[in-house]
Amino acid sequence: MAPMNKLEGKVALVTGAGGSIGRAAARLFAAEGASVAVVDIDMAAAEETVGRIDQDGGNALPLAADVGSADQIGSAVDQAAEVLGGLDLVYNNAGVGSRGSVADATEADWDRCFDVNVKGTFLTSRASIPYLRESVGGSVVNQASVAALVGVAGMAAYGAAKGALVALTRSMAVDLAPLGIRVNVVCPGTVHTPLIEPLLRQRGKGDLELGMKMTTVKYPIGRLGTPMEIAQAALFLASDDASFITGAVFTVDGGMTAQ
Ligand code: 1HS
Repeated sequence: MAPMNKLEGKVALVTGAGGSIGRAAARLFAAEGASVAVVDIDMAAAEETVGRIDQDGGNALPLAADVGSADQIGSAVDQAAEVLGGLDLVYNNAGVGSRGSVADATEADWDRCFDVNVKGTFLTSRASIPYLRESVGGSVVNQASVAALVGVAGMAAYGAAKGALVALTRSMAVDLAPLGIRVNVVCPGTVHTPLIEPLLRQRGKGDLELGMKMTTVKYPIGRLGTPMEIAQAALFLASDDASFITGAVFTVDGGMTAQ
């Protein structure tokens, strides 16, 4: 990675930072000079990310929290700000998928999808605002999906939750602008992470490779995205390069929603 110090002196918090996109973002933010609070529900995964950042020569703090729990994410945010010295950037990346259409989704799956994706973003943001408002250039990046913008078969709760995040981002942008906090949302197309493998397998009737082919054809660029391609968009929106951008819905999808 060639660091350009776009986040020099900043403190960033990334949720789901033990996962593929979150880990790429935490490493990228650290390489750009940020001290990074690496939050994940799985402490071992958070520590793995921090280990990579240590090797890269960056500064990071692992924290375990379920973003759907006000107590857990609240104390993680407080600890991050205390140890790292305030908070400038939050990337609400933590998320889960869902199974089924409205005809066959379970209530438990629906609730979990909304608890993590939507309530988790609300709780993490709410806990962070007292710190972000003290920052010069405070910013929040939320993680939606192309599923917020177009119907994707067999993921009703996920599409609804990600659509809620687009609307929440606009509310947050309006409410937080007077506090000097920008809020934007990334809508990634499919990235090959463990989260999407069940979907690919289901699409290919059990055949992961077939499912991958059936998915790739939906992308004009002809391939799925990489975690780092999503992280780069989050970096741009989080950084002062995007100082006049708030409330933006930023698709990073290889043209998937352009057709
Ligand atoms: C899981 C991720 O947010 C993408 S939603 C599925 C889109 S597609 O590539 O399967 O059409």
